[in-house]
Amino acid sequence: MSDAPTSHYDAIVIGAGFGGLYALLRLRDGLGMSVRGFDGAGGVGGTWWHNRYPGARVDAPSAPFYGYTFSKELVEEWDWTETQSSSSDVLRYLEHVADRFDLRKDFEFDTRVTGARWDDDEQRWTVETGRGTRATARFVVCATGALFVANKPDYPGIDDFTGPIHHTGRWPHEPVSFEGKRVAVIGTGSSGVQAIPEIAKSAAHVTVFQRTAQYALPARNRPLALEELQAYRDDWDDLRESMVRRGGWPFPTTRQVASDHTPAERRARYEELWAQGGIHLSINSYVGVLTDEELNREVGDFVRDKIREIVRDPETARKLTPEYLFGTKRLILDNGYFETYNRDNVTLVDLREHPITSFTATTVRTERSEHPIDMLVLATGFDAVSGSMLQLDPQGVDGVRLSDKWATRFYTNLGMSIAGFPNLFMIHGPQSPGVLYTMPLGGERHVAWIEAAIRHLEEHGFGAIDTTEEAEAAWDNEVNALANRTLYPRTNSWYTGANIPGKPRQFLAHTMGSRYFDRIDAIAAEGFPGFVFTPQRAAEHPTPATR
Ligand code: N01
Repeated sequence: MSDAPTSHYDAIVIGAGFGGLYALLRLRDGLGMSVRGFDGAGGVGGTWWHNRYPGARVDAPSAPFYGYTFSKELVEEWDWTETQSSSSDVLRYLEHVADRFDLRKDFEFDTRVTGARWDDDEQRWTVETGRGTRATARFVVCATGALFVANKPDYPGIDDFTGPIHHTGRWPHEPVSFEGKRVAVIGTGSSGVQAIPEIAKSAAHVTVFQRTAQYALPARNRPLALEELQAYRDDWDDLRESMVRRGGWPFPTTRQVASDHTPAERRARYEELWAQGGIHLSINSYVGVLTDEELNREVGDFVRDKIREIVRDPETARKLTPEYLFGTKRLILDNGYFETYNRDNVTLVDLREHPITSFTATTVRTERSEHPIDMLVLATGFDAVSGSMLQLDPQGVDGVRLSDKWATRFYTNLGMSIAGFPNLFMIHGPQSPGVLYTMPLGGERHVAWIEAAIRHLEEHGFGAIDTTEEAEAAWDNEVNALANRTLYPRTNSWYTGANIPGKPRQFLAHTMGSRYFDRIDAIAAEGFPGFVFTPQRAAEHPTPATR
């Protein structure tokens, strides 16, 4: 720790992605607080700062719904150009937001928060940064990202490989050329499925190492005509209301019951939704795709048939055909993924049949074969949802570390608050809808709740808000019970923590987004039952650095 003086603020926001930018805006302009934001990245963007791999796009129906909804002017003035926004478009949008609302001046970039400690007497947090600086604040908002901590496999010899290694979630900012290169890609989740077709366009050869065959639905990305965008704008108030009422998207989900249709009629419907593209096959085919195993298998069979239709080599098609329950890993929207395997310069290695045994300076070896490569792309995902909070590892009341509290299970109340960590709020924390909801809108609604909690505290002269272990246990039961009504927990995925060796196994998201957000709004309106408020202790707080 340097001798640099400690700066004092009312609130600290960690992370400059969608959630963090909006938190800073509301705490600063809505509550009139002095707020400091920190991000280890060199600029705004959060996940979009880091995920710049070729083909990176929003993996959901996007423009204009994957964006902020709080400002109609913003909706009016930003021209989204494609139906499935690219990572560079989303990043440009966030840079525009940061400028428009003058947010950059209150962020310190290239400054990772390395620790945070609560002082119960002072009712303040002290955070330390990787630059050796220190700051205190009454409140800390952790907008640290649900998909931030990269999962890097530790295959024997991987560090001996002498060529470049790029993780999709930490993609370099300088251009990466695949021209004439033999590229190995490990991982076929959303990132791999998006990147592989793009890499194959210019690489000499791409060898894909697949552990689990995946469902991917055609994104049918296309330019978004200005007239179409204008129609959304004209209808914006109603659309936003629909997003709030439904699961974060304005699209109605189907009420059709599968048994009302014959198998042939159902097949025709699947065909129609496949042609339409996006997530419609999942949300608009029939009620219960993610709860009714028989229906789920039928939809899965339909996609399996599609894969066999698209991929010409039957052996490759067999390896690419997923077996797990449809939609129970994150559904992927692709742009020509399965078609890519018809190219001469793409080979698929099924790791279930031929696991990787080691790397050398220039090759990757499986039990059966050795592949000379010039570049390694790791599309191996993240220590999702809990990883970024554990990397921060704050110390709460009595110095208890979050890593100890969460050693065997991730307990939270509402996915926003952790007992023993007063005045600390998470955006998209474990057990909130997070990735199962529209993240920008979900972040706005979390920030609204945090703002209401802080207002409540100020109005009543309280110094701290905490939650209880009883409230956490009840929340855990609820989140678990909801997940168990679905087929999700039946599949190993990053939703369940199964992708990280040794990680506690628990379903990490609240599965009912709109019900969840109605509930947290009601909790705020009712005076925050399940939360404990402590009177202000410190006679006088240090003067904030800026106001
Ligand atoms: O990561 P993943 P991702 N050896 O965990 C495999 C979001 N996202 O970066 O399935 C070999 O889904 C692993 O295999 P398996 C989106 O929500 C958003 O692709 O565990 N393979 C899997 O195939 C998404 O769901 C956008 O058996 C290994 C792959 O690597 C989430 O990010 C865009 C391995 C990892 O897939 C994560 O997607 C892209 C090993 N040791 C992604 N370890 C947006 O638009 C892992 N794998 C916002």
